[in-house]
Amino acid sequence: MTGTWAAPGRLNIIGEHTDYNDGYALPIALPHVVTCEAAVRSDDVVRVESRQYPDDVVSVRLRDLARNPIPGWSRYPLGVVHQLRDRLATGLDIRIDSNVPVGAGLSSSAAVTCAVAVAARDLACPDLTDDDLIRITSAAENDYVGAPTGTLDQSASLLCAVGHALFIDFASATRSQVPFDLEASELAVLVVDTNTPHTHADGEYADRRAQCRSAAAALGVKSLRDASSVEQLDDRLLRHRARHVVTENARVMAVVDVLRSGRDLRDIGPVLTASHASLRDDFDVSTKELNRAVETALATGAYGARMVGGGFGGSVIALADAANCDTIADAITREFAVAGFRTPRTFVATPSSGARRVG
Ligand code: GAF
Repeated sequence: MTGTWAAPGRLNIIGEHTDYNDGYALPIALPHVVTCEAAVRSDDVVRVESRQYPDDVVSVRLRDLARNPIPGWSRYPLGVVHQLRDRLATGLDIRIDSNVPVGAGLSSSAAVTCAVAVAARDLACPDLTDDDLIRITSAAENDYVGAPTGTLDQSASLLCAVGHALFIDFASATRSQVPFDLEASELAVLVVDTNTPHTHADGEYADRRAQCRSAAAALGVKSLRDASSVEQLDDRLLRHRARHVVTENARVMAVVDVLRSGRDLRDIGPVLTASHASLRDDFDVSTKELNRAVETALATGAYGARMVGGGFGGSVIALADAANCDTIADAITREFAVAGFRTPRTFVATPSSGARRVG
């Protein structure tokens, strides 16, 4: 048995650092994907290779998959197999290829784990549900790779649909597809990958999670999802962190309302920009490159712009007239050159399909 599966990177339209606070988010899938060619073997060996890391092919017996894997790209696919090791009767051959930008805040790693997970489900574990796959892929990243992420990226990569954004309520683990037809309004979402590395991202991310937990405890709520006001928090830092989460959840609902009610999509622009200000000022996860890209996009006619993903580097999105995207991209590239920043990479994103079998 053999086949090919694909899972996309994700672009979060709004709802940042809300997933681990039982909040809301609204991602789309990118057209960029990780593909996973997979085949069932007759022995108990798992062999993983990647076109991006041709010198790093790993073969390991299922029963020898250690809890503490060797570092390297193979932790991602092997982390998924590790989660499934008791369900697999035989080993697998796994060949990965990817055109999802790496280190750009666009979930290249979740695209790997999700591509492997859907392949393993279809080949060997057909009873796995979507919720199982989200649990398995995020456990692979949390327990095996050691990245303390929430479930936004995996949910988006697995469940997004063409032409739609995915509204996720993390408290109830419910999701619904919301039509997101940019073309009909002659609009586009421009992505600007600032091409800056996520310095200290893991430690800072874990710190933010801990601060959110402390803020919830001080407010006497189970999670920040349940907080309505944060002004009674004496600790200034915790008050700012909590305020980001509470206001960000409200912003997700405001954007969903625009999309569902069929109002002018331009109305979501100021909400995106407010999200950026909150991530910059209250959550403190932005960078000078991200801020400059947002400011330049707005000064060049974007209706709204914000950083996306965990922060400390990565990408910005700008909602703009489709006809204006090249002008905005050029202005940001020029501005980065003048500032001595790295050359950004830009592209227009269309709401694409979640994980699926492609061959
Ligand atoms: C990263 C994490 F992996 C997600 O779980 C999420 O918290 C995001 O940062 C911020 O919204 O992508």
